[in-house]
Amino acid sequence: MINRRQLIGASATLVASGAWAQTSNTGLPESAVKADAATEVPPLPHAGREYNPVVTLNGWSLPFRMRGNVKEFHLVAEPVERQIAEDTTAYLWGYNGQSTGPTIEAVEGDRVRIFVTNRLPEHTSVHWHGMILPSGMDGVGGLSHKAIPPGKTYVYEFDLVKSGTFMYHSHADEMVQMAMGMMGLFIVHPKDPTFMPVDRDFAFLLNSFDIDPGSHMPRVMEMTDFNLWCWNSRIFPDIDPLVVRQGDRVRVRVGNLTMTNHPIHMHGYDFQVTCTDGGWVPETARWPEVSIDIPVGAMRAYEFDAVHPGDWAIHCHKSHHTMNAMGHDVPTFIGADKTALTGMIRRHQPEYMPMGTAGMADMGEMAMELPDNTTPMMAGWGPHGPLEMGGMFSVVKVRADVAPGDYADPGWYDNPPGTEAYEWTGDMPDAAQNDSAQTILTPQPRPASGD
Ligand SMILES: [Cu+2]
Repeated sequence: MINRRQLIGASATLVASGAWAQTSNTGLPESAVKADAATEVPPLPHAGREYNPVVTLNGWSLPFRMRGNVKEFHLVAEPVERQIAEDTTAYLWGYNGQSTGPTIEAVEGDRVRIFVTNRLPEHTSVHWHGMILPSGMDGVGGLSHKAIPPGKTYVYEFDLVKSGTFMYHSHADEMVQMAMGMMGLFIVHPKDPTFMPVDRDFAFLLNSFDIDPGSHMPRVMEMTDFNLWCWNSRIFPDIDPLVVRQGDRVRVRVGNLTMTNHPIHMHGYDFQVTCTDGGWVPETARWPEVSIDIPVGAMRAYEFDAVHPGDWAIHCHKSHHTMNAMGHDVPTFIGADKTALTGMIRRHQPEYMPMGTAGMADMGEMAMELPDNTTPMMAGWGPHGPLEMGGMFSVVKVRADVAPGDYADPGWYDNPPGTEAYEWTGDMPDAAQNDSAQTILTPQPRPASGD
């Protein structure tokens, strides 16, 4: 049913976009549209105050225009087709051709005017999460203002009174519209460009869908048992890497619009939370971490100096969230001898493969037959074999030879000689007998205690 309504919505979109083009002299800004899920590094701002744009993983930043002193944006709420992975397309609701929607970027002190056109088959509204603004601009349908009917354009206008890491999302028929993907990032850069500067500033939203293998439409009534754990409506192995030049100061901004918490863990570094959706964290209030729990409906930004070259995993630490679509009611067969049973089944179904008697790693290597439009549960190949990951997983690639502003995938890291785990053959190689290895093995004397 909903499919049919979506198709009607999509064909209405084509008509409407032609109409907008002819009426652009009425003052409505062009509504930029993006057709694919590639990471688009935004250009430096062409007008208004200076800022260093964020890089939205598998996303983009919404263009703006200046009208007097006001920064104008045009969001279009509409049905979209999103490539969640190369082999998985979802029929979602989003903004300007994509879910998640484009990142809105502006500067503290800016006045923004955001036109929101509704091309959905039902009413909608947009809430500006974390913003300090007039009550009537807060975007709660029915509370702040009348929800935007299908076919209508509403205008939100307010001053950005503080910088920080924010998001926007639907706040009308919210359960359905959030489950369908109606969300995006809203970054407000500091007015003072010397405040907390970084060289690379990454941003993504944690979101989740329940889409049956072989189908395209999320089940909007699901509360807990989601099967696609996404960053910006994208899953591993098709989430882009975070490419970093060695020595850069790096910020990673993460917002959670799923219905559970996600401990985001980054390998190879310790770091500090410097910003939440409430504002910047004072230096005296920060502490070191290697995993940050991102609560539901919250944002965290953390920073580090990228001094350690390598390929460093970054992922949610809930192990089911680094898997793609899978059943959870599968019994455990580890240690079970299924030889006799396999023989019996193969008499009727010769291609039957017994699975899971030694673990599930074979899932990452075997080419199992999957329904169309389905990404394997465990996927991705690294330089040394299968990664056996999915969902909320990517790689931070820190390299000395990356140019400033270059985010192209540099390929896999070559571990320098003597720095890669190796097979024990009974002889210690010379490298492991050197002084530094001995120092690590020698227990340090306890400091004398005072009592
Ligand atoms: Cu998670």
